[in-house]
Amino acid sequence: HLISTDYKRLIVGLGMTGLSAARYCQHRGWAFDLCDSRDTPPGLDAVRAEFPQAEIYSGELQADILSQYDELVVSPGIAISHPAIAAARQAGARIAGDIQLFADVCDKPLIAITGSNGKSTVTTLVGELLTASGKRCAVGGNIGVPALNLLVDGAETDIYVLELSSFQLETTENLAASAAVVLNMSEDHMDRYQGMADYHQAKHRIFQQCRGVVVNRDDALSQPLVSDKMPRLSFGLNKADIGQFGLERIDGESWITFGTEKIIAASELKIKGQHNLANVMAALALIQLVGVDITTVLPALRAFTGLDHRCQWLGNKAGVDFYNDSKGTNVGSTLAALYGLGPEINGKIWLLAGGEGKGQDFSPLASACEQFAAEVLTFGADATVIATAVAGVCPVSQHVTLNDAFARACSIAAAGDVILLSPACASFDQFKHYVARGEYFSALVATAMSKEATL
Ligand code: UMA
Ligand code: ADP
Repeated sequence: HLISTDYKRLIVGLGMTGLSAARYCQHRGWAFDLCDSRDTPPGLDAVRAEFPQAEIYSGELQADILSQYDELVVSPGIAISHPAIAAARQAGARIAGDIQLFADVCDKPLIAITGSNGKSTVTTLVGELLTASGKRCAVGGNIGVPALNLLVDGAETDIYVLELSSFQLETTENLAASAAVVLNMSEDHMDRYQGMADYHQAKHRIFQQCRGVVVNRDDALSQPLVSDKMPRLSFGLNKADIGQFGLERIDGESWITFGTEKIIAASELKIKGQHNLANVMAALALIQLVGVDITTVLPALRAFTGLDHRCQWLGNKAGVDFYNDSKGTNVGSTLAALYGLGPEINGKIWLLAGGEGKGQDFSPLASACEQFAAEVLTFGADATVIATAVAGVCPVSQHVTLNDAFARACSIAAAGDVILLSPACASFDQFKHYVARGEYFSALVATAMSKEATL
């Protein structure tokens, strides 16, 4: 069907993904039309100019229009449960996403990474380790480079590495990854899913027709339902058995091991926290599954400094450390920050949390806040929901803006304490995205640290 000239394809969504799909189809000489559910999609005039042969529909998706197509290439920001998309499926249309189009033609090994947290860190690290091993690798997907761009840009590639979101996986049928992992599972995107079972099902589509799996022993929800004969490596924060990655204390030091073999000491890594040890093990397991000798990549592992906005240390003033964890957009990631930093410091954590909560249950934060928080300072759309979830276990204050919350934290934090932005929420109520929120926070910190400002 892919080469039939009367095959009708509609690309749904004019964001990054939709545009990458349109350029890819154009590159292959395939006809397509375009649509977007917004009345005035961003950059519409430029899209018209770039794809003059395509019909472009904008405004609420219409079942009668979508049902005329053989295939819908649906962007991740649009729920496939939308009635017009459901109607097109009913009428016989193939519902595919950009990742499915990628999988349709991918003829090189593919490492596929999903999970609730750690995807971007592990994806980036896998890319750097593969490069260090001498492979030409191309990295993309949810991390911000649409997967189809990797096929169009023409660079010679030995192996692909894709970060995949649950939304992208919903529209993927047979990824056939060489190595796939669900890093961990905790609540997220509950505004798009009926509950954890629904979200779990979407994530586990990453294992469809895969040829190797990496499993997190500490998270039952990461375990794939695949044959016992499938090549498999596991990781966990406990002692490894033969053929597993694990963590062991040897001569007073914490070591990542493979079976009984010492691989690297935690102290040699620049990225900190238990969750990052899990991320490192996952990355090592993924590359080992595709045949890389991990001993060749240890210098690159030692050099990896992690990504901005993920528990990123910004500086210290008057004994107070500042951390930007703006990418902490769900409860699981904020727990990782609290458990990662809490035991390491002399004082307590002033936790700035808030934004758009996506329907999450915030109660799992209570126990960690009780142990490690001096105060939880909430802000933004779900300030009250979070404050209610931790009330009674530690002091709480509510604020309208991040700025207000930060000012209060600075006025009372003492030497040895940490001021941590780890919102457990999306940023869209007050910021363009998590990067804008992280940059705003970093600027507040820079001001507080610079001049005569006293803490
Ligand atoms: N939109 C409409 N109508 C449309 C099309 C889009 O209202 O017809 C809205 C969506 O609801 C959304 C926004 O426009 O608010 C963007 O949607 P999109 O599907 O066009 O998104 P892209 O620009 O293509 O970016 C997507 C991913 N975004 C989402 O899944 C929402 C990007 O991940 C990803 O980097 C990019 O594809 C390349 O693969 C971002 C993200 O927030 C970083 N991902 C979520 C996460 O990580 O938690 C899943
Ligand atoms: P993702 O791409 O899945 O959002 P990132 O690597 O960007 O993952 O990290 C997002 C947030 O999750 C950050 O706050 C980071 O500190 C935290 N995090 C990273 N790895 C893990 C992990 N393995 N478990 C829990 N939280 C994590």
